[in-house]
Amino acid sequence: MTHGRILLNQAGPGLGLPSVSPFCMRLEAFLRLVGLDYEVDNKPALGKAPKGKVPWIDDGDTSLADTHFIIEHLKNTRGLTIDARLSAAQRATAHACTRMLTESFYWVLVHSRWLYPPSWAPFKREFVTIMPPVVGHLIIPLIRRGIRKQAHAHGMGRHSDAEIAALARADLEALEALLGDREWFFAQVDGDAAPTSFDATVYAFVAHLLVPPFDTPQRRELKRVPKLIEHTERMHARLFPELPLEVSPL
Ligand SMILES: N[C@@H](CCC(=O)N[C@@H](CS)C(=O)NCC(=O)O)C(=O)O
Repeated sequence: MTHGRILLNQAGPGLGLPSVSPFCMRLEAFLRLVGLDYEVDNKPALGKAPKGKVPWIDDGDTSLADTHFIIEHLKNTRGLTIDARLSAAQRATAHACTRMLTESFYWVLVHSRWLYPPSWAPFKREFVTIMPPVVGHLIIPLIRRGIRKQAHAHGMGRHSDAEIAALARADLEALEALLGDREWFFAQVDGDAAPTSFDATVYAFVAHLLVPPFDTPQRRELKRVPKLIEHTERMHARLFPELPLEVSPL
């Protein structure tokens, strides 16, 4: 196995964000936060994806999928110390909240764009621009049907709009409480105040609720968490200064 140039295979920009996928944004935010050089393919052939999903990376002669495994691989092979100062309890909290975002809150985002009826037309208009020309229009309804089935199998798709907003609210309030008055999650008042990989993860998922201009019940819940919004804006300004954030009123 050789390591070398990192190629990030991902879904490209859209919806006002560097990637239309929160998982891709999680990984790119991590790469930028730790300062690793990488190249990007915004239109990779999904047939080459090791697990049929984005993102995945090519690292030398190795292809690796899934943000959890990719981030662990990069930490181990590049000797990254970004999370080294976290205590065992902070690590456990970051781990649990990461799972909350990737395994549950993700489906709140899916619902916001693919399944909440008022979002569908504006989302489709945007999504078609990252699809192959002509066939994109034909494929999108099929993708939507597949996503509806996945959301049902996950369970999120069985909730009412109000229940989904209530789940989002609970997740957002938990993150706001964890952040407190600090600039970054787990920053010490008198010590090292740099963001850790958990900041990159929270940023990616919250930005995907905040920035796409869909007026959903779950997006309105963001009014309750102003400090989390400021954290998202801080992370964005630090990591993607070339793409100024445009946030429509909540
Ligand atoms: N557990 C994966 C999840 C990645 C994921 O769900 N990616 C979505 C885009 S946001 C995808 O590729 N979906 C295509 C599909 O499910 O067919 C990770 O952490 O990377």
